[in-house]
Amino acid sequence: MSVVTDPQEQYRLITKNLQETLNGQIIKNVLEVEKRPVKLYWGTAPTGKPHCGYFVPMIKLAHFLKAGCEVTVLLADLHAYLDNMKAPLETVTHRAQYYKYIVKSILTSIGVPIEKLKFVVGSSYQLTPEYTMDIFKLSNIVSLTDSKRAGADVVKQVANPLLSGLIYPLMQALDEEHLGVDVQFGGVDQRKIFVLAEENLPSVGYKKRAHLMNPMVPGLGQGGKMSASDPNSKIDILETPKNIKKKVNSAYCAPGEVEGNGLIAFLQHVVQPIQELKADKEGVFDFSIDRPEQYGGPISYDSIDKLKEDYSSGALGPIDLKAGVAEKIVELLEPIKRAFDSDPEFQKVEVAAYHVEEVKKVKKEKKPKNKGTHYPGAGKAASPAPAGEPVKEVTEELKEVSLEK
Ligand code: STL
Repeated sequence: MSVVTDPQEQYRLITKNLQETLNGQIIKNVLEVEKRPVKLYWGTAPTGKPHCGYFVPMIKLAHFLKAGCEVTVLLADLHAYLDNMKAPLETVTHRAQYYKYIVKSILTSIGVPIEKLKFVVGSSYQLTPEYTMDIFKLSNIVSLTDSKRAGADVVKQVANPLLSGLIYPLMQALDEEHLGVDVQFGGVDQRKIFVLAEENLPSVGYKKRAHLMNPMVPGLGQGGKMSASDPNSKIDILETPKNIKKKVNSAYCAPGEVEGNGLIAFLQHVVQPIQELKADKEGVFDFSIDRPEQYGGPISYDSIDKLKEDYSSGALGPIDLKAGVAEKIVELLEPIKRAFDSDPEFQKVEVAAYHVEEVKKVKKEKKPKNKGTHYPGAGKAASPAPAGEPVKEVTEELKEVSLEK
């Protein structure tokens, strides 16, 4: 991957394919006047399991690195916890490490050098006295209504909203200062938090940052939705080829409808940009479908617009589109699956992050009855947990896993 050094070319690459840029002048000033690398971060809250949608921000990280930016990935563990405890405290550290493996292996799989990419775990600085004091300062400036509104598109909306949902946006704003960046990047769903940061950081003596927003790309579910409740609407990064084909086959894909079509969106927002990055050339596109002879034989496209046109007119139907896209996804995920299969540490982190409940259950079934503290051999019993604290059940399997690096 060749690095771009011309400031105008850098700016063009930094903002390529974005839906919106706020305060782009801040970026131009760093490039043209200060003449130094742009410092930028992307935050992700390690809640669920990363899926194919992760390729979309990864492509932008590739653009930023190619433009010579200093890129930081924030593994926002406390945010995952503050968002209605989507990740329980016991697993959030492991999930953050799993996300780090996924980000690294996706970027490596698309040929992006990651030596310069920095990873920061949120709790490593968000529990310091300075950061805590900043939360209190900001809480004296931002109203309840403004913080609630800022989080509306990001924090899970529930019937009885928790105080944590109001702290979440304040901390995301403060992360810009504490990570020492010029720019924050995210999906356009982050817009309200980005605006909250721009409007309020100056009131606590910090500078206003630029904000870069990716479009929301439709998924594979009904109406292009990706929902946690529909496992078929998301393809896990480590999904097997068999499951990939099954999920793509069940994808919502109305004949003739290009708008909101998750499969066409994937070709446009993932497959084409990756091919451009790999070829180091704009506008390249190469997509072939191994269509059976009786339905017209193999087809290939060198332009996404032509593919859209054909899908619109019916010259390309859902069955053939699905077959071609499934094949492409299998091809994209293959090197990542290989990295996972050949790295025991990666595998251990996956277990600790997502299979702890299962491991616990198995152990529980095997556990002998509690015979009380006075039977012979009871001396080794662990001391009880302090009141109000859940008893931590560290299983044998997990003790063997060395996760701290
Ligand atoms: C999600 C889903 C998603 C992005 C985020 C969270 C972002 C979290 C975040 C947290 C702290 C930051 C920046 C971003 O400073 O797509 O659940």
